[in-house]
Amino acid sequence: MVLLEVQKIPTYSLYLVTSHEYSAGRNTLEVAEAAIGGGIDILQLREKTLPRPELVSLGKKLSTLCKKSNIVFIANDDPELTVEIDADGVHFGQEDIKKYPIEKARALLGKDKLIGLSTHSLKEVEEANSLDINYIAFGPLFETKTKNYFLGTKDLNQALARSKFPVICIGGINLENIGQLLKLGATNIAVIREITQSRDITEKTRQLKTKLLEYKNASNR
Ligand code: TZP
Ligand code: MG
Repeated sequence: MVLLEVQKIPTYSLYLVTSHEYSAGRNTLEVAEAAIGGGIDILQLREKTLPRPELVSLGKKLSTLCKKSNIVFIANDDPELTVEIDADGVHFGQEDIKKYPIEKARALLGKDKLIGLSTHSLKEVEEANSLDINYIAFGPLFETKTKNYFLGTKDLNQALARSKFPVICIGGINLENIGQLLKLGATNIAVIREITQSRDITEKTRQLKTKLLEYKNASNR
């Protein structure tokens, strides 16, 4: 019997969260294709304003693309959508899990799908340790358009030390400040605008990935 290996979060992964609003007029499918060409490891479909039928249609296309490219594919917010488009997992915010408990999502998705959770403080990082999830995001670390506050980097080291799950750093990360996070021990980086707004998406993705790989090679992980 062949057991399928569950897609886990690869170390030193580059994680792209989509946003049509910040894609300089390009559609999310073409942004995703270009970013996959540049070496992203994980793609999250996060299109808050798309009507559901369009979200399902786009999600199915991205799902097929990610499978073909061996990219982990995550749907934002919605476990039912995750099943419908056959994504590898779902990403929740703190508010989402009040409405849709993790246990309910796990029961629907099964043990092989990934569940990610946004955290914004060390308290939330520690609370996440008791949940049936697979990774956390921690941020926003720097100033960002989609949130009206940011944490700075002072707690990052502790977040990395205290989380039993892989930590994805997020929020205002760009080619200039990614090195600061990697020096502090970050091993996974998520971005929206640094990739989606760049003129040459594939090249910018490659440059971000190169930074991650420099640290990966130095750490032998
Ligand atoms: N969660 C925390 S910060 C953020 C999300 C979805 C947005 C990150 O976007 P950007 O453009 O990389 O700052
Ligand atoms: Mg959410």
